[in-house]
Amino acid sequence: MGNSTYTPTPEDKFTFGLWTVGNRGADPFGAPVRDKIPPVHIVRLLAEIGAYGVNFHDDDLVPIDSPAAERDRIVAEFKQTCADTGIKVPMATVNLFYEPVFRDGAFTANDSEVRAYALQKTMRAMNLGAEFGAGVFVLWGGREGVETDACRSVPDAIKRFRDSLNYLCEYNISQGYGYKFALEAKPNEPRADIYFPTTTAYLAFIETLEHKEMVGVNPEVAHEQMPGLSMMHAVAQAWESGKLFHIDLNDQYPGRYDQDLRFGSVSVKQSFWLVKFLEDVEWDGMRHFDAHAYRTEDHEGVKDFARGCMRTYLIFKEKARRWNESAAIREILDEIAASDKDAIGRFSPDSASTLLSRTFDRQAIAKRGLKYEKLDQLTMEILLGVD
Ligand code: GLT
Ligand code: MN
Ligand code: MN
Repeated sequence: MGNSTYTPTPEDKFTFGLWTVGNRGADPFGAPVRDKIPPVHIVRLLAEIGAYGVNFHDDDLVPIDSPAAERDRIVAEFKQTCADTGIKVPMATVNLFYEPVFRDGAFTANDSEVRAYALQKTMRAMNLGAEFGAGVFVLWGGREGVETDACRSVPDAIKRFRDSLNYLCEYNISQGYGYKFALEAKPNEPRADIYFPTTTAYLAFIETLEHKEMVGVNPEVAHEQMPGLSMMHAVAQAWESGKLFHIDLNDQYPGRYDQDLRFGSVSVKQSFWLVKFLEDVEWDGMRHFDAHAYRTEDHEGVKDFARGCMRTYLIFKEKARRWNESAAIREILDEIAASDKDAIGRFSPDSASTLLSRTFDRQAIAKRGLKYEKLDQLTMEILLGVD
């Protein structure tokens, strides 16, 4: 692992959540296996391994029932450590899933008192993030869902979620925070069904908001791959509609629980296409890792995990450069481009009648081999390191 080309620097814009490197390895069947790492130690660890920033939920940084003086002490100490190490806080979020009060959801809960508390908790988390200059506010509605559809109508849930988002956008404006909200989808877990199960479901919902320009998405690899979807396609659609505000990089075996594995550790080819997409479009956001170390790891293993996420990203970035510079690949791409010669253009009665009377030799068109096998093999050889 000695190649310095793959050594991360803050310019690479790699970020981690406090909850990622701080993950203690608990799962539904087992107790924590690692000691709690105090937030300021996590900041130092991230600086040591070459990350750019750290992100947090309100409760990750300030334990939920902290008295005001304790909150201020924690915030001041964290700020000082960020300043000392140069670690930034580009994103903040709110925990609306852990506390029992959210067992029936937060913004979509049937009890209006729960919905009001969820809004209050979110506004306070926005205040906290703003103290650190965070520009993106992620909302993952982990409890916004059901085990039984007997309890609530889906349109009611959607309407409540919309009302909350509209409220928070107004709060953002009134405080002059300038946050961009990034909605994070997940199909299930911890609820049997979570509303807005995919990134693309959120993209449709955002269009119905009063301040839709303020709201985008935070796609996560694991959450798209759980139901077997393509993360890169979700990211590309979000980017194409100007809605890619943040990204959660990790990995996942399809069809299983949310694994949050080290980036690139399972889906080599899909991860490559994802990195290639982000780099080709020169996406200017953070490369955030929402993953955690295996339960087998100690503190050193956590560093191995975090370094591995970044190193793999940089390796894929280098592979993408090789792909773009490959003469053999270029030749096939030129042939693909040459087959795209005359666009139909916009509708007009004239163009429609021309098109209606045009003759197509569909057998001849379908005879030409498209060379995608060769193109994919060339891709694989780059990935496998023989080219
Ligand atoms: C939680 C979840 C993640 C979200 C985090 C932000 S919290 O760890 O599993 O996918 O991105 O709320
Ligand atoms: Mn996530
Ligand atoms: Mn996840």
